[in-house]
Amino acid sequence: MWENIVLEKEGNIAVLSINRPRALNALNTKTLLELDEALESVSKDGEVRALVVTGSGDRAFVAGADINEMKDKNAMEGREFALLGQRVFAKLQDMPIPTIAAINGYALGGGCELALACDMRIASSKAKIGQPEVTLGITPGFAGTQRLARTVGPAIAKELIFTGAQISADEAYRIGLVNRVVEPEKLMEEAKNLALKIASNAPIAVSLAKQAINKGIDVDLSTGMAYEAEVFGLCFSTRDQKEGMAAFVEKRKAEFKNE
Ligand code: CO8
Repeated sequence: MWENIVLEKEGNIAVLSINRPRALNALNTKTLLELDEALESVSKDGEVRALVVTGSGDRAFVAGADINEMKDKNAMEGREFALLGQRVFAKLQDMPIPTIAAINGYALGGGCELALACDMRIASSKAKIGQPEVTLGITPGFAGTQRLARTVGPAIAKELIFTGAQISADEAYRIGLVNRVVEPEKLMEEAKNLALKIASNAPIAVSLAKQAINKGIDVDLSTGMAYEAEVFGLCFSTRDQKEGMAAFVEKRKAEFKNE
């Protein structure tokens, strides 16, 4: 269906791979447009409750935006390219289900930005992560200046972006850029297990909790808390809230139906 994206469903989780291994999964326009379509199809699929995003092959998650495609762009075309990537990554961030980046190798530039648009990040111990844009004469353009600073704080984000340094998975863990580091052969199992654990919980509650956290990052505390009270109230209009609490009282496992 797509040339540069592979989407596989496994029960109620899905795995999306950026699939240009010969270019270390670099993001060109075609790949971004295909990613947009693939995310749309996952969002509309009522069965998928968590998504793992990774890179094909054993070398790279994504080694950045495609430098061959970018090298001759003028200012207007550069801006258009940044806006395309930002729009697609915003769609990823706003997915109604939780998303997990399984960082299997290089996550540089647009690759780091792709991982940052996911809700959680698990890195292989072999991963190398960084924002090398200034070494190429550009700034990050797929929201790296914004999401990296919000994730690790402005001082660490500035050091990473100003130096263009590639950091190890352990260093990424130390600064809070990734949730955990695992051996390469365990990466997909770990990411899928996390996805399955999330998928076993009440999907509407998980989705609303995600929305509340994302909204809260961009607003003041009292606005965020007001939003939390709204989504908390909404949960009580779901069948899954009745089921979850009935199962607790009856000392049995809840059977959530996403209703
Ligand atoms: N774009 C295009 N092709 C790439 C990219 C890339 N980002 N990264 C790797 N490739 C290609 C190489 O050209 C090479 O192709 P070929 O075999 O045809 O020569 C193939 O992948 C393998 O790469 P290498 O031979 O270089 O492999 P090495 O093991 O020697 O090195 C590295 C691996 C260190 C990852 C190296 O490939 C590298 O430094 N890549 C570029 C990393 C980078 O700078 N990424 C940031 C790009 S800029 C960006 O992402 C900005 C995002 C926002 C854009 C805003 C819009 C304007």
